[in-house]
Amino acid sequence: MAGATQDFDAVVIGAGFSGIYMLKSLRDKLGLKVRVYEAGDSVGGTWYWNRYPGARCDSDSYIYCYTWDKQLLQEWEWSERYPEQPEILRYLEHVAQRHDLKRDMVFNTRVTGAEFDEASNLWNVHTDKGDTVTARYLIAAVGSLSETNMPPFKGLEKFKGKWYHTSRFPHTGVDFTAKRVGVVGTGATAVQAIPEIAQQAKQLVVFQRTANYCVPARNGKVDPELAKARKADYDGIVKRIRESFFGQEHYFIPKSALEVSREEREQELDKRWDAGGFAFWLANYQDMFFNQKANDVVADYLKRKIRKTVKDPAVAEKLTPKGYAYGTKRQPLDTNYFETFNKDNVVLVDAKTDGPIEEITEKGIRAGGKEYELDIIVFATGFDAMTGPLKALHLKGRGGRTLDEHWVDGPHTYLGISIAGFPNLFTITGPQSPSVLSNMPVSIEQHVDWITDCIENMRKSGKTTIEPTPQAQEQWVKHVNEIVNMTLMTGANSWYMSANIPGKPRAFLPYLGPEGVGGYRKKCDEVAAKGYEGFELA
Ligand code: NA7
Repeated sequence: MAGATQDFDAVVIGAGFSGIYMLKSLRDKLGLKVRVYEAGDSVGGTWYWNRYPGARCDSDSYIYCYTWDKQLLQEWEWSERYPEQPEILRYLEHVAQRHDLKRDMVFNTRVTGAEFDEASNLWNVHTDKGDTVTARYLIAAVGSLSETNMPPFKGLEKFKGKWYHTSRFPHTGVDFTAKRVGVVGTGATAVQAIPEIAQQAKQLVVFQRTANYCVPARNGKVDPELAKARKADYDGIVKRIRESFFGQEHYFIPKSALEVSREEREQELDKRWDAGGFAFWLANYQDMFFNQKANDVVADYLKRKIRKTVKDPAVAEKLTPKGYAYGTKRQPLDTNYFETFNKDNVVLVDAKTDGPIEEITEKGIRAGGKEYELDIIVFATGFDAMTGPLKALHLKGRGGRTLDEHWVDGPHTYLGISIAGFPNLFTITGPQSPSVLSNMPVSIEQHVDWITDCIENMRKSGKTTIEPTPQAQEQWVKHVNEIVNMTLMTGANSWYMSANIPGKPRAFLPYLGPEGVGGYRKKCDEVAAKGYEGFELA
């Protein structure tokens, strides 16, 4: 259909960290006509939706921000070591204002479907407002953890109290004062929310399915001298995090946990425990993710901490993780999480020992044959991670085929940024890219820069479409799986393994490359340098 009208060069879906920068980059660097659609009423993405008590980023604030606005890196002062949800939202609002981005964003509008028109080589994009627009490029900036997992608990409709999911928390907040509150789940979100809710509620009942290894966050004010030194060294920091394994300034101990004396090991672990944050997870002994025995000694350290902190030995036992290797589920960072279970108003109901949740009743939750009466239930039950937000777009690629059809046994992507059969579609921090196993802004910026260069290159060389070949894609999928199969990650029922959602095909969702974020960046750059090796350009 030569000469078909094209409304936009690119449609970007989502106005979180990735959508904001994608718009900035395509519009202000390449001069493209771009439209961003966002379901929320403003920018923010994850930080717009997740407003539960205690919501905070687990990466240090000095690296949880954009690095493309060098002046802003110098100007912006984060108030604490880890940025709190309202502060990150303020930051993203500020960026959007500062770069005049909102004029190309349409809020309160959800993309409900999009199909690639093989005659015009354009995407037709539909919204819940009934609009359809066309664009050459479609960019999913939908986030990895944006599709809520609300398990279909029997009887929920009968509950007479109020209930909320943490990722759809009311903007006005929730007053828990004098209330009997139930929290379902003990993942990273619940670990942040539980101590906060316990301070307000009359009674808090925590429903745990799997106990979690937690490490103290040790949040607080950053020493002004350190903050100053970091600002002076931002070029160095940016280079280091881009070349690092996890997009953080954390490096493995280049030794086996088993080759050192117990004394040396305890000292190293103490250092990381005392420092707080992701160091314990991401800067531990290098064989911790590969060797069960090495993992066991590190896990044992954390189990001892739980037993020391939790006063009631029976409760401590329930809170002690079992049956999976440390670090193979997302590391929650806590502030008084285990201490909270020493409070008189907090009760732990453990699925394995007390019995699982059977149903929601008019008055509360029945678990293990006992009814717990509640005024409010908070579901901290997580997300249909990574593939969920993309499937929810109802995309149709070549031949009208959907992602559900392509991804019967889990995701198939090339580099986590593109999908065979879906020309000119780019997925920022998509499945099988480092994404959730990295400090997100680092991976987001890498993808946005790569996509921008790719589109610029296509325009210069007069190409209309780009899509990965099925062969290159299958090689990538094989590589992703080969690497993860060498680790202990596959043994856990984690959301990384798609195991949190019944019926979701068991597959590892992110990419854990042999050299992490730095190696992955090199690979993507090589692909581009070789004329987009593995892609077909027409
Ligand atoms: P997570 O980490 O997926 O945690 C969800 C929690 O909810 C976890 O404890 C689950 O137990 C529990 N859960 C899920 N479904 C059920 C059902 N059906 N019954 C009982 N309990 C259930 O989500 P979060 O929001 O905490 O964190 C997600 C990410 O956001 C986090 O990793 C950061 O990257 C930011 P399970 O462990 O699956 O047995």
